[in-house]
Amino acid sequence: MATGCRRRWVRESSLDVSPATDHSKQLCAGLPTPHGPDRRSPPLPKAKSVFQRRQNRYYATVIIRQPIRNLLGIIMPRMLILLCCLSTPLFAIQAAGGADAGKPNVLFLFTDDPRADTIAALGNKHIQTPNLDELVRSGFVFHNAYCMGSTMPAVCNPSRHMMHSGMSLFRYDPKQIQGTFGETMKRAGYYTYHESKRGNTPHTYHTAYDKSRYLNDQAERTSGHHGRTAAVHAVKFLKDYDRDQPFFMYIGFAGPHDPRVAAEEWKSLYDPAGLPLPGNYKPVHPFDNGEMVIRDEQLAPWPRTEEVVREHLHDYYACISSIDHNIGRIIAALKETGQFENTIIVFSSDHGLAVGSHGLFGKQSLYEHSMNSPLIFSGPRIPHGESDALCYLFDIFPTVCDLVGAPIPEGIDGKSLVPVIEGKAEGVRDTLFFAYRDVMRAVRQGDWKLIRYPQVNVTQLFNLREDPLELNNLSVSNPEQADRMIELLIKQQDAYDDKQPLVVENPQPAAITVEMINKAAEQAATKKRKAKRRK
Ligand SMILES: [Ca+2]
Repeated sequence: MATGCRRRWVRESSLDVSPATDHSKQLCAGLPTPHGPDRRSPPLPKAKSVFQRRQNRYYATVIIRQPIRNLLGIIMPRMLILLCCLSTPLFAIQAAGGADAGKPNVLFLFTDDPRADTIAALGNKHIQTPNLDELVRSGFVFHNAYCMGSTMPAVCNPSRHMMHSGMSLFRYDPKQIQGTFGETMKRAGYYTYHESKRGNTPHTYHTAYDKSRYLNDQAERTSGHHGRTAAVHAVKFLKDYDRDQPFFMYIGFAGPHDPRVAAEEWKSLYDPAGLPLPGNYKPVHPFDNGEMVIRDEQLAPWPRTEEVVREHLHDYYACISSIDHNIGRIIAALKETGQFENTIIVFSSDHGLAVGSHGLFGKQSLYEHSMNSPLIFSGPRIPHGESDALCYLFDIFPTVCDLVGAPIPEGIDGKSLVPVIEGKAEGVRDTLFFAYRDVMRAVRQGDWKLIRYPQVNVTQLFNLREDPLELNNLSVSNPEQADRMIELLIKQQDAYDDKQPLVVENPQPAAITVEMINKAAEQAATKKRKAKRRK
């Protein structure tokens, strides 16, 4: 599609999102937000960086260390024979320790659907996550880590494709399995372990793992104990591990994705009546965003009542506490087996969730609550800290490679965040681009974020520093900024091979009522029933 066509957006028909009511402002007070009030997006990083460090590593490895290694290659076998004879018990203990002293183990914990604001230590005083809190206190937190979006309603799927390939939304190729996360770690000398949810998961990316297993998603989510199965298996693996090579464990939990069934043990941690609603709670989304009745949105009736939202938050938080507990069991096993000090722990999620924000329940939107994920790195040589650097979840793969000295595959879109972690750069990119099917596009730079809905000819412009909850649409009152952001969005579409026009020939009416949504939901349900009968 020609760029000129995409430029023909119609500002004057932009819908204004209703301002916050006094009631919602009141509810907003004291609630955590994914962005602190003073956070600004960083400037572009300095050119110094991964390449220079790789070059330094090359000289250190090839020019200096190699002759020493050659010499040691002659002496060491003789020394080892002597040491074995003199000190067999000590040698045995060191071998069982597992890891090459030069490379840390990696434990990558990836959850299904948690918002960025579902960790207590990051400011949510209403949720209980003691083990994730400990990671926050010891590790390095990225507050602005995002899923780029999705080409289908199952956002989990493209998110995981991007994460495993290091490629962006319109560039990942499911048939191309060379140089994936697991394969790259295996080539770098790691014993690779995978267990993750089965549904919406790119199975081809897991074939490279030495040990690979899938969870029964439905059984896991209805067991009452989200995260338990993966934790039981991981603990056993860690206790039995006796290989003389470092390990890379990728654990993709099946929760807190719905159905969110939590045992009383987890539900009793919370009083639903005491849970505040999201600061951007609305009974109904103010216009048709093109995905109003997808399965996630049918989890609760319209209009969304305060009581229903609190019930869902209760289940959501209870399931997250269960996962947190099971993450604690895995970390305890690392400590018990003496591997904790030499293990990098990475925690993140595939995207966020609305759970009542903006009148929505799912992840099928480009608002902050649905695209922003938690992201923590903790472990050897990682300082305690935090950053507002703009990043994508597909940066995790090259970042882990960089942290352990594994080669980063050439040509991937992901960028190592190590310069940020080491305090050598404030960021690795100054703009973020988001997309959802053919119904939403968004761009973020600095304090500004613009969301465009081409099918209904609606534009939203938010100043995230002043309005982190995305309540006040400024697209009409600040046309200069909206024009600038549209231009930026077009450039980002070109940079990421997105052909979606920002204007369509005959846009649908944007206005929507509860009656219209209910009718559309009934039609969607009928269509689904008929499709099921045909199968
Ligand atoms: Ca998900």
